[in-house]
Amino acid sequence: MEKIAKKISQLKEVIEHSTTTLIVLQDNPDPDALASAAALRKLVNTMGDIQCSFTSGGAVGRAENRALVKYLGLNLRPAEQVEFGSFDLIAMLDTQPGTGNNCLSADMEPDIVIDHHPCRKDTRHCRFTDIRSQYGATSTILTEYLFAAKIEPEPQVATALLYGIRSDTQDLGRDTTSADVDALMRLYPLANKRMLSQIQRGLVRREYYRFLSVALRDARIFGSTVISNLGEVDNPDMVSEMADLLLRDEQIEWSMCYGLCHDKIHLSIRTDAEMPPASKVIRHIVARRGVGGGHESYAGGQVPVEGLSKNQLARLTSSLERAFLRQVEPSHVHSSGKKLTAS
Ligand SMILES: [Mn+2]
Repeated sequence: MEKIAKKISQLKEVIEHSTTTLIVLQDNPDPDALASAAALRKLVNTMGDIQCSFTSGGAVGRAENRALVKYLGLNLRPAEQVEFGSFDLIAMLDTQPGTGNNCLSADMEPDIVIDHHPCRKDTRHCRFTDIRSQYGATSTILTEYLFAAKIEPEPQVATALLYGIRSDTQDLGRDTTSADVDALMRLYPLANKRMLSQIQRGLVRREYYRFLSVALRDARIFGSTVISNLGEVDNPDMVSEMADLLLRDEQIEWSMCYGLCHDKIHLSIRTDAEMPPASKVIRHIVARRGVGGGHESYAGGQVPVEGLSKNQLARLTSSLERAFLRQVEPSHVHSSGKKLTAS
């Protein structure tokens, strides 16, 4: 507890004399990022008279995430409408400078970085950092801050944090520590359970079923690995959602889905194998071609494809698939796979 009390007084010092803070989230933010943003707003609003704004590159796609944004009343502004230099402070949550998955330009340094991804070189220079890569969620860190500062989160924030932890750890089933379990148990009595269920069963857009059908039709099996190319998608959240879904096949240990959105290939990989870590696998796949990162059992990456011809694009995706198979299913590198849904 001592360490966290020190962190809180450090944070107080950093925000002293500031009146505006811009909270930068990863592109296409997930529930963990959204909940952390609402919790940080709560924390700094209690510490001082600070106006918080929120931004991220890319839209919020997944139904659950859109429901959460609405419930939290987060006014998430598109990065292109934000004057980054006009804020006293910049905070970054659930992502870090230089990862390539957020909209803060490389020449700007955030003042505050709180995250549970492995610490990056550029993060070390920032004024306030709290990186706990062993934690299952950034929401767990923010939950600890709130309770240590003796702030009881209102039902909206408690519900969001609870959902953030549950979704990043898949109900405490992946990449979890006892800190995540403790945070979840403290939040549970404060959360709105009816709202939680509504968020989880968020309404989907009609196109959802079309993308689902494409993902299933393209899914190919290589041993205990599945790969699916979703083609063009209207939001990258679809890619991670399908990667989650395909991993549920009882015979599958690794899944990779990818899709094209705004001149980038978005990749998601998932695993329930012990080794190698998904974050390492994604970095091998995108090496020198794009950016990627993540955790032990889930990771994501992006590869820019602007200006590529159709043939070049096909060659690139096939090379990405082979790079993946080389690491997790080497005996199938030269196979074209077996259709998942072939009858
Ligand atoms: Mn997270």
